[in-house]
Formats: sequence, C-alpha cells, structure tokens
Amino acid sequence: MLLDIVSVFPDYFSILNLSLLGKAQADGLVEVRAHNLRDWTHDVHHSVDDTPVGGGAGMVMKPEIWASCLDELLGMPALTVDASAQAMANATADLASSFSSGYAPDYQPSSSPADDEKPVLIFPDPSAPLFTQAAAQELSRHHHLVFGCGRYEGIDARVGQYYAAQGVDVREYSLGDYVLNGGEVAVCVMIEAITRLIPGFMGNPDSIVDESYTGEPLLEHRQFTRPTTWRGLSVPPILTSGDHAKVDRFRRDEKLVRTNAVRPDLIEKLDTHSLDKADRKL
Ligand code: 6GU
Repeated sequence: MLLDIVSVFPDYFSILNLSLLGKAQADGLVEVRAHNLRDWTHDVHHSVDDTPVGGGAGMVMKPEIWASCLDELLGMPALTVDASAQAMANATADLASSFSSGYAPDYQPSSSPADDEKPVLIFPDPSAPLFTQAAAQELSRHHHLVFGCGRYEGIDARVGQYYAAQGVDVREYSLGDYVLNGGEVAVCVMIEAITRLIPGFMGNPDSIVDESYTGEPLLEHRQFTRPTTWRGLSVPPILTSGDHAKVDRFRRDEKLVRTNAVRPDLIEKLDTHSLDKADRKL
C-alpha cells in the first residue's frame, strides 16, 4: 500500500517509521511518503493560505497550490486554464451528497480489484462523518491512499468537490467530537488503524480478530498476567481454572456488562440473533 500524505508539517509523520509500521515499511508492505505542500508553491513567501471569502477569523488554504500537488500525486493530466475552468463548471454543487463520507452521490464501498487500484483521496475534517473501524477495514483493501492535511480554517471546499467531479474517490473523516489544530495527528491515527488490517502486517493475525469493534460491536474483556496475586489483588479465579468453556463464558459476560455500562450506544447496535441464552440473562 502506498500512502501519500500532504501537509505543511511533514515532520509529524516521522512517528510512522517506528514500531510495527516501521517494520512494515522495511518489509515493503507499506510505503509512506510525507510531502511538504510548500514544495508546490511558486511565490517567494511559499504562502499556502489566504483570508476567507465572506469574512471571518483565520485563514483558508488556497485551492491552486493543493491542486498542483494533488494532480501530481493522483497522476492527473496537467490542465490548461480553459480545461480547468470547464472542469470547475462540471463539478457537482450538490451539497447534501458531499456531506456523506464520500463525495460521489452513488458512492458504494467496493472491494473489486479495479477500484482497489484507484487512489482514494482522504481529507481529515472535524465536520465530517466519523472515521470507524468499518472505514478502516474498507480502506485497508485499497493500494493507494492520498491524505490532504488542512491547517488553519481548512482547505478551500472546491478542492474536494473538483476531484470528486473528476471521478476520484474522495472521502472526509473526523476522529470525534473535539477539535485538533490540524489534520496531521488525525491522519496518523487513521493510518495506524488502516495499515494494521493489511494481511501480513501483524505477526500474529489472531490479534486483530478478537478485538473490540470487529465483528460484534462489543468492548474487550479485562486482561491479566502473572503473578496471579499482586499487592493483595487476585485475578478472577475462573481464569486459572483451566476450564476453557468457563473462561470463554466469563469473558463474554465481561464484554457485555462492560459495553452496557460504558457504551450503551453499542448495545443498541447488537444483533439480538447473535446473543445466546446465557447472554440474555445478563
Ligand atoms: Cl479529522 N481534524 C481536526 N482538525 N480536528 C479533528 C479531527 C480531524 N477529528 C476530530 N477533531
């Protein structure tokens, strides 16, 4: 998988060279390229932003710099001024459709080989739909992801609109209901969530099977290791009983009780058919 990241602070992405992602890069499973947006500027000040049209605080990132950069990374033909104006005129102005995580009005997550080869253009944005494990799963099947990190008040809205109208698979995602200074940290989070799902990434593939948010939307049970008694605290005795059925039952009960207490919204999403008789007693 090729991951192109565009930012005015490409140094943020040096952490992706550490740990499992560092090893995956060394093994050739993933390639991370962090680009500096300012490399696509032509003015002496390398400026990437301007004041918001319509007024207001802060600065907005200029569309033409982003387009020079993204045309290159997405392998789009360079446009003449006339063709560019025509493309803008063709760009869909359907606002409601651009408010789902995909810009294309008929966007359907797909895993067909042809689509996997197409790059996906991703903009982190606190005003976008949530980035979920399901989104990470789907994105892990693509071969080329391009991330555009906005700073200040964000990127001119026509950039995403333009590439969607050119047939690019454009997505916007938020991590949650809080505001970060820019998209860089959000992109690090997304990349970690996506790449660990690539087949061969994990030394032990089982470790991504039995996790929270995959399959049934239940939180994980607690984990303990030796010593079985530590500072007067013992691990639950069932876990040392050697009775695997009882251990499984104990862990499943923990997942259900914990999810109900901490994330009742996830319990609402549970498919009742997946509950067994013992679950229903809880
Ligand atoms: Cl994706 N970007 C920014 N700037 N802030 C966020 C976010 C993204 N998700 C949550 N807060």
